[in-house]
Amino acid sequence: MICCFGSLLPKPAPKAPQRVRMIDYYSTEERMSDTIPSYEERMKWFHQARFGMFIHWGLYSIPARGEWVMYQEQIPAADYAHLAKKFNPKKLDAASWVALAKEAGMKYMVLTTRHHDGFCLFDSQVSDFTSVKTAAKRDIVREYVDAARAGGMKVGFYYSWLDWRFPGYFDYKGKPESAKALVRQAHDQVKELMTNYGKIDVLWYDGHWVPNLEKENIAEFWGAKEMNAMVRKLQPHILINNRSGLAEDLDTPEQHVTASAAGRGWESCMTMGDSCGWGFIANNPNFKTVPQIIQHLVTAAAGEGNFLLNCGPKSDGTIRKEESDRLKAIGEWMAANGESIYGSERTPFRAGIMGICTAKGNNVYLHIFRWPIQGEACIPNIKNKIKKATILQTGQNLEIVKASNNRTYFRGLPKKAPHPYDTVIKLELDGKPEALTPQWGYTNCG
Ligand code: FHN
Repeated sequence: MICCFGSLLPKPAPKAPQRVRMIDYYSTEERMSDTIPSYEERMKWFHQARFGMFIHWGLYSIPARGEWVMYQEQIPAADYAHLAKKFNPKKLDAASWVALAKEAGMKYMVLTTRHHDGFCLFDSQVSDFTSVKTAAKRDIVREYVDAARAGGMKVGFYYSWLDWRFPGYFDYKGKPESAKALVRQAHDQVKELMTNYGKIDVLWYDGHWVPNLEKENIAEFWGAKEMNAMVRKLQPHILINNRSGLAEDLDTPEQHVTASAAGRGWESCMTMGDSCGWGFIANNPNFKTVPQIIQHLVTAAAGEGNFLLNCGPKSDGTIRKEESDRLKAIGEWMAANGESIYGSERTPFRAGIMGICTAKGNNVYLHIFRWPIQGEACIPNIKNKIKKATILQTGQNLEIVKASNNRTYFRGLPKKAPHPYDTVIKLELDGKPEALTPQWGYTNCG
């Protein structure tokens, strides 16, 4: 018989999540700097930039089976560490990375300063597992920062909280000292990165998840609040992503393009290869096509978000042809159409199967991925007066024809699309884009 009295007894108060503090060494004056610019001010360059280069590079480029190889093959840290003796990238030229990013139309870069395997590409004083103290004998982060700045690029650092070399990461209850040492490493190394490399524009945290720890405890476990206060004190202009257990400045949809609510910064990050890995993978047969990548970039821009496209350099430091060719092709398109991406805003207009619209001020950009065969393109429910309609790439003027049911047609399209992947029609309006309510609307559908 099931006792039913239990339902009459006062319910025990829900168990407060167990506080899991791993760091207490901040002095009380470690506080938010009072000179931090507003969110809108800090986000200005990011909204203008729209397009950046992600770089995943480290020891894992030697086995060339992706950046998770140490974990996936359960390689003991001592065995994995031997890779550092072989990591001596003679062909590394950070300026060539920057040149390729610029050619692609990218405006910022984010480099893995340390990934989950624990190997630092920077001169950390709290670790011997660095590119300065092993075979390479180079501060690769320094070379990256100097080249990026010389190339006019904004500088981002990726940093992984977790480090598989610490047993306490996998068992923080059973090995608390190791877990505390891991958290301490993170705080010390981020302080090094925020102190020793000049003005940093983006701090791209990753690896914040902890086995057997509730999501709501993650920020507390890592001491994220104190860490981010320290970061902002050292780098008042910086943008911090949402991977410290706290929302901070940027959402980071990964391998998909999903817009955040208006007013919230976001950035979709994506590999050029299929989603199996971000570090170099030899003989990977699957790469996204250039039209697919351009559509992801445009979709992000249409949602007032950024697109961080990844490269995984080979162990010699060079970027593989499958990635460099794609970047160059995207750059050709951006050279003629970047106006429709940089500083883009959302629009209320829908372009149906043809493509998607971005906006900027009083201009709307119709991105046509699928070229119509009847020489005309239609956008319904434009409330504004359209002063001019031109093909951005060629400057060709188009005829503007109003039709019933709030339809507007743009006629005179050439038979062959000026660009095979995305031809942009620029609409110059009499004001900020405004839409009419559709004559037929899908609302409150089951
Ligand atoms: O585990 C990492 C992965 O290796 C890669 O760095 C991506 C890129 O954002 N982030 C994590 C997976 O979500």
